[in-house]
This record gives sequence, structure tokens and C-alpha cells, in this order.
Amino acid sequence: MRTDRTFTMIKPDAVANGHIGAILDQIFKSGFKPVAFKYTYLTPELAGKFYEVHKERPFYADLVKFMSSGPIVAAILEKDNAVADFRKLIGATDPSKAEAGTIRQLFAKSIDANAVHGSDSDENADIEGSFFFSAYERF
Ligand code: YYY
Ligand code: MG
Repeated sequence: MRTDRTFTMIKPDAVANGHIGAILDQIFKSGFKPVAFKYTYLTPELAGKFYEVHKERPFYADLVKFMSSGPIVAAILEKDNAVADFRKLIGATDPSKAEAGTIRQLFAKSIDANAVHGSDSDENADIEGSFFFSAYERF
């Protein structure tokens, strides 16, 4: 299992608030290189499938609704130790608890609309990247 890739989404709130450029700038300046990019949409069905691991959680229905409420940017990123370094760059799930200077602290307003997704393991990075991109696109 490779350890140099992660998967991210810039979520509907950050896209709607005009933060794509600033967020990508911070990601690239932190040493992540783009592998694959897509400006796209999740239907409720796709959002439900992407977050299936959370389907028993109380926030699942709202999460699916939010993630399918507008366009997103999906991307595979490359860097040594990608998953852990990216989680550090985005900060805690709840932006009010995220460290100063992290993407969620800077660009997110609430725990449910928290600006960005970051994979939580090398295995999930691979699964999530494959959810959005063909084998050719993530060569
Ligand atoms: O990996 P991360 O995004 O930081 O958090 P998860 O625990 O995987 O939850 C996924 C997603 O669900 C989170 O980014 C926002 C939403 N969520 C929520 O709305 N309310 C919670 N109490 C926990 C998570
Ligand atoms: Mg997660």
C-alpha cells in the first residue's frame, strides 16, 4: 500500500464562499502535488455511498444533503506521509477546535460545513480516489 497519496474534497460551503483558490494555494504551498482534479457534483446517492461508513451516525442524513447541495472539487494529492500531513494541514473536524492557520480554522464555519475532506488512512485514500477517478486518471 502506497503512503504518498491522499484524497481531498473542497466541500460545497468552501466552493460557494469562493475559497477554492486560497485553499488550493495553501495545499500546494504545503508541498502537496496534484495527481488528479475534478470540479464536480455529488448526487444524494453518490454522497450517501461515499460516506456510507457513517450511515448509522445521527448526522448522516444532513451530511448527505449538505455534500450534494452544490459543486465540489475532488482531488488526489501526492506528498510523503500524505494522509497524516494533510489531516494536520486541514485541522480538527470541528473548526472551533482546529489549530490556528489550518484550512478548517481559516475557511470553515461549522462542524457540518467544514470546508474540506481529507482521507483518514492510506487504504481509504485509495478507495476514495478510485471513487472519483479512473485508473488512467490516477496513474
Ligand atoms: O474525517 P473528518 O471529516 O474530520 O470527520 P468524520 O468524523 O469522518 O466525519 C465526516 C464528516 O461528517 C465531517 O467532516 C463533518 C460531518 N460531521 C458532522 O456533521 N457532525 C459531527 N458530529 C461529525 C461529523
Ligand atoms: Mg473522516
